[in-house]
Amino acid sequence: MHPNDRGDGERRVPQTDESRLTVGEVPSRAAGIPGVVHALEHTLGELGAVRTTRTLARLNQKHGFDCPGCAWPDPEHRSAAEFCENGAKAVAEEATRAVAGPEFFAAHSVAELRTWDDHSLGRQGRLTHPMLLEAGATHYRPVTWDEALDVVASELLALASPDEAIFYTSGRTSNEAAFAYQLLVRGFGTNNLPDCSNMCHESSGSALTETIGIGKGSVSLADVAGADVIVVAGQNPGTNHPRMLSTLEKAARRGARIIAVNPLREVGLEKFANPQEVGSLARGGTQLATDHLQIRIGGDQALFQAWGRVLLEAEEAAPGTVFDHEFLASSTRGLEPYLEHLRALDWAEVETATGLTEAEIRSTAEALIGSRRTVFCWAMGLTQHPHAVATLRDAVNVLLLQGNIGRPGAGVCPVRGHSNVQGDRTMGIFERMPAAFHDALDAEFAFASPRAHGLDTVGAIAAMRDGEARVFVGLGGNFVRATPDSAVTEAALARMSLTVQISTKPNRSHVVSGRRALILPALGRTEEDVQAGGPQRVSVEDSMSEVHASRGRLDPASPHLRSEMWIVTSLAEKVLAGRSGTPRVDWAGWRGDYRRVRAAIARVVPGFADYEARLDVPGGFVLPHPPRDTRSFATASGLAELTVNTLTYPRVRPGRLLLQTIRSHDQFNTTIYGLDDRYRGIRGGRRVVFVNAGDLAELGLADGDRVDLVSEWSDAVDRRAEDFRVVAYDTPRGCAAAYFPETNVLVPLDSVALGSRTPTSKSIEVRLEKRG
Ligand SMILES: Nc1nc2c(c(=O)[nH]1)N[C@H]1C(S)=C(S)[C@@H](COP(=O)(O)OP(=O)(O)OC[C@H]3O[C@@H](n4cnc5c(=O)[nH]c(N)nc54)[C@H](O)[C@@H]3O)O[C@H]1N2
Ligand SMILES: Nc1nc2c(c(=O)[nH]1)N[C@H]1C(S)=C(S)[C@@H](COP(=O)(O)OP(=O)(O)OC[C@H]3O[C@@H](n4cnc5c(=O)[nH]c(N)nc54)[C@H](O)[C@@H]3O)O[C@H]1N2
Ligand SMILES: [Mo]
Repeated sequence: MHPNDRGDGERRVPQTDESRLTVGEVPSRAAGIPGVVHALEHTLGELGAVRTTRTLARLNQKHGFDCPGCAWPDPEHRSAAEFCENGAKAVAEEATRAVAGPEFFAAHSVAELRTWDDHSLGRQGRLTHPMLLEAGATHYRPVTWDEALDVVASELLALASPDEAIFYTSGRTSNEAAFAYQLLVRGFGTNNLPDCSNMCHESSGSALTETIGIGKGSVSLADVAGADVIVVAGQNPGTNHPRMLSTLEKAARRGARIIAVNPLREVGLEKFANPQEVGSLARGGTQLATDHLQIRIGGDQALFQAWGRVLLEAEEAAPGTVFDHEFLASSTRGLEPYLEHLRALDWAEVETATGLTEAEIRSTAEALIGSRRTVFCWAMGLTQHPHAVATLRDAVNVLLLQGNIGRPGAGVCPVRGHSNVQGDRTMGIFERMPAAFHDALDAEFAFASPRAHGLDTVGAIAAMRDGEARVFVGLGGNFVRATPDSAVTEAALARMSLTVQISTKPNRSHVVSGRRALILPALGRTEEDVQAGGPQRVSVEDSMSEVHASRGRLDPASPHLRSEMWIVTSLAEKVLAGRSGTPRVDWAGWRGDYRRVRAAIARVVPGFADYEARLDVPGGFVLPHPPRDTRSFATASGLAELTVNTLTYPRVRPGRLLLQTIRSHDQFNTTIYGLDDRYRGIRGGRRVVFVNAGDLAELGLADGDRVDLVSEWSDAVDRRAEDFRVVAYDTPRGCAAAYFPETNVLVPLDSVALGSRTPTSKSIEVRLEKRG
């Protein structure tokens, strides 16, 4: 049976039938046997038994491939099944036998596919051929690689300025392809390199670079497992980083206090039954979070300032017992003004901002005071707010007071999303790389890279909207769907003369396109990559700066697929050939043997000396991190910066709610695996909005009502997400939640975080309009 068939010979419906949506109990614990059974069911369905065993056996193993799921690192001692339910889904999604080849695109016009939802598009299977949508054509048609690359090159070379091109990257791209890509882009003459990170951890990068001199986390897995206190704020690891639960479990068993800071009671943070451990289930699982601070959306900055204040009071009551004076004196700056700011803190305001009581805040602060080893972990719940950067600077302040950085069991842990998003940034995927990177690039490749900053994601959308850009290239990802203000973004893309998507699966960015559009189908991580020089491996960097090799073993989904390295280097040859002032590179040599690009990376990027040899070491190697390694800080002052940040929190008008947009348990960003969110009791649909029962009563609404979500923003544009089912849910008053990408239409393009320009996907003021 064709994997796309449902058994009755019908292809899956292109629009999900939400009438079968049910709302049930929230389970009491995460993972466990149900998780693994669920995972195997999912992969078996997509791959068949033999392919399932062959694939999962290689996942995260020393000679296997890196999980295309999240960026949580692999433990040193790996079990035979070093993957989680959602990692298995990510693999199945890629290794599926279903295909969306030329027949699929011949059977469905682009106009028709535009009416399909994300789930239906992705379910069609792997892309198989390069496909071209000609100007005015109704359908994509297959083309040769040569023809496809000629189209890209001719459109790029026809631009009035290289800055009229946008080169987006999503975070699955390998280090090798990312490095080659940024060199192609800079060789072409622009720094227009927006990436998914702009929508993700950019706020973390901004806050950490300013305060500790490097935009990456400072901890290892051992640090997290060995901490006394672990704060997990704005993160749902049970769904998005399930392997993190094993690390938290280790810490919990040692008696660590785990403080969850989250408007929702995320099941994965409460209780965990380790699927890799016999007996764990029988014992009913391990209690993870010891404390749950059910904070109001956007209240975290107030919480962190209040924690700082309690630390200060305790230090003043017993001088020399709380602060790390030696560290503060030798390695930091700005202590006094920060303490002055804390002294003026208004507890009433803190309680309003957080929705927590002073007693709750004091009790958790006591845990910090008693700890010599504290780790702060966070993800999108802290980064996607207007005041995200200030919030994270205040998190760093609290850690610095007690010297909790560059010490075993302590540090900052921004938990990254895409499996190589951190590596892509290390490789130069950034619209404003530091001068030192450009200097090294110019020296290695004998050219002058452009220095003017390029466009980030939001800037790129605005440029396209305003007619200032004409060609869009996406190396992975689903730009149209992942970005804010869907209506604006779709209209912006439609103005392009060419949009190019380097992809593995069909998605909305293929059908909301420019005048001409290309789909360039790429090999995924699970697949064998054979070039002129033989089978190739690539490398990736996880959330803890560990770089390791990844080698796919499966037969490619189609003989016409090309690796991202192949595509990028071939395009570079066509675009840069014969132009003067371009980088001196043997692109064909790089394409044939990836060791050659790694040799160049080793000369350009600090920390990669001996790259090839160190990739041979099982588990790879760890990149330098000055605060972690030597407690040194590459800020302007050479010291870690304590900062004073005006207390900010969302103020929502009466009758409105603050909406956060989140992931269900059955999706990877814009890829929808299935329609259930088991951990929140939702089955068979996605158009739900979670609201506090008290708010519902006040708004004259009831559980089960159907509503439109309407965004309230100063520009008076009607931003509306239609027909959601109201679910009464345990979330603080005034706060609501719904899934993205369905709600991206509500996020105004201009609503971005101060200092990082990250769209405020967790802070959207909405009203609920009851449907007639
Ligand atoms: N299976 C799976 N894994 C993934 C992904 C996926 O889609 N599916 N995506 C990957 C990517 S790219 C990323 S970036 C990560 C995302 O990982 P997460 O950040 O865990 O993902 P979200 O679903 O956005 O969850 C945000 C969490 O923050 C909480 N939150 C929202 N607002 C606030 C707030 O104001 N304060 C606090 N304290 N908490 C708040 C929400 O209730 C929720 O628990 O996961 C990665 N891993
Ligand atoms: N409202 C709201 N919006 C958000 C967020 C939110 O929390 N709320 N989160 C934001 C975050 S954190 C992120 S990271 C972005 C994600 O933004 P993106 O990274 O752009 O989106 P993805 O959905 O991860 O991209 C999925 C597509 O990538 C392609 N793909 C998958 N694997 C590969 C591969 O190996 N190679 C290639 N070439 N292509 C591949 C497939 O064709 C698939 O359709 O979304 C952001 N948008
Ligand atoms: Mo992300």
